Amino acid sequence: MHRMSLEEAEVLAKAVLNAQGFNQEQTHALSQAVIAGQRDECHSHGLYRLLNCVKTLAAGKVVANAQPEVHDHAPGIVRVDAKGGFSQLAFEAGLPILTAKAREQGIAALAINHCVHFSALWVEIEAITDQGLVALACNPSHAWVAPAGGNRPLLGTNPLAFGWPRPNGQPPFIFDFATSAIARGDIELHHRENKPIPEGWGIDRLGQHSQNPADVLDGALLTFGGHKGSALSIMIELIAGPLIGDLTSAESLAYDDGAGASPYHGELILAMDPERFLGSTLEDYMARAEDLFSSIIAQGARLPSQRRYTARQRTQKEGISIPESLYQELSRLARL
Ligand code: NDP
Ligand code: PYC
Repeated sequence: MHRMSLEEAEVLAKAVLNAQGFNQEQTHALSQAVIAGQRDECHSHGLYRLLNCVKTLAAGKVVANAQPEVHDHAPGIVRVDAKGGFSQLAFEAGLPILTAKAREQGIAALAINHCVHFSALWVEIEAITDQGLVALACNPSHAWVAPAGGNRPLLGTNPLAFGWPRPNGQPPFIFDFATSAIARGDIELHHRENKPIPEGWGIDRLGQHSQNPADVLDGALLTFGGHKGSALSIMIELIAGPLIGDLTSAESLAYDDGAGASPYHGELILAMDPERFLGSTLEDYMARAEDLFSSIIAQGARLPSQRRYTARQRTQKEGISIPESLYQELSRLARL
């Protein structure tokens, strides 16, 4: 493993992105996302993702200097056209209007269109909960997942993320998961490290359960929770696809046309203002939410994101480590 500080990791990420041709703004937004992923030890969405950013650019499937366009679409809706760039800069551009609309009306939506997407959604959720708002985000990806009862890839790994702000400087309650049994990035990491995957993550081309990551990457992932994950995944295809005037996972994969680039589609993000919903009863009801969290922890369970927050505290002091082979690949791309 190769150890480095978070500052060194950021320098490396920016060097890769700059050397490959992303402009300053895109480089900044992209490096913040992958460094956050690495800092919180979400390895499938950390520095590893830079390889895919570079591949996507080389394939001509992302615009390296895209300038997002913000449209105040309706009282409760802001749209951002990412103009074929990665999603991060488009999110940054839409965030101030989204939060202002949510405060004014209690609830608002940000629809990002025409973006190339690879990030973990909790990064965006945290940007919203940091402002005292409740958040929900989801997006399609590429058609890599079989619907429950089916045996061919059709749905995306379609992440769903939710965030709830907490008082007294506590980190927010956030969950963020793929609606497939696991993110595809995790299966790719197993493949890179020649490790078998657990039973239940996917099937091969013939529809047989497989623990061989290569076979599942070539076949299909399964949804989590059978028909329930499948239904959530279909919902995400609909509300973050046709509803916002953008592509489904099947359409994104067709657009990819074998390039192996990051998915190209839209993203739907909702923000809700507890203060607008609750007025003078805000503190009382937020305290009840705290009671719920305490009761969960009292049973010995942990809240989602706790592992991330613990990793964050550690890596901020001790730095991060990535496989030496990944470090060498990134150094070559950075032309160090
Ligand atoms: P995981 O299955 O590893 O975990 C998902 C969530 O469950 C996290 O919030 C995690 O918290 C929580 N969790 C895990 N174990 C427990 C537990 N024992 N008790 C309570 N909570 C728990 O993630 P996935 O593989 O499904 O997804 C990983 C990432 O991939 C996500 O960030 C997602 O946004 C991203 N992704 C992005 C896609 C895209 O299109 N951009 C597509 C698919 C996935 P913790 O982190 O603290 O463990
Ligand atoms: O890991 O499934 C995944 C994924 C898709 C797009 C970004 N991450």
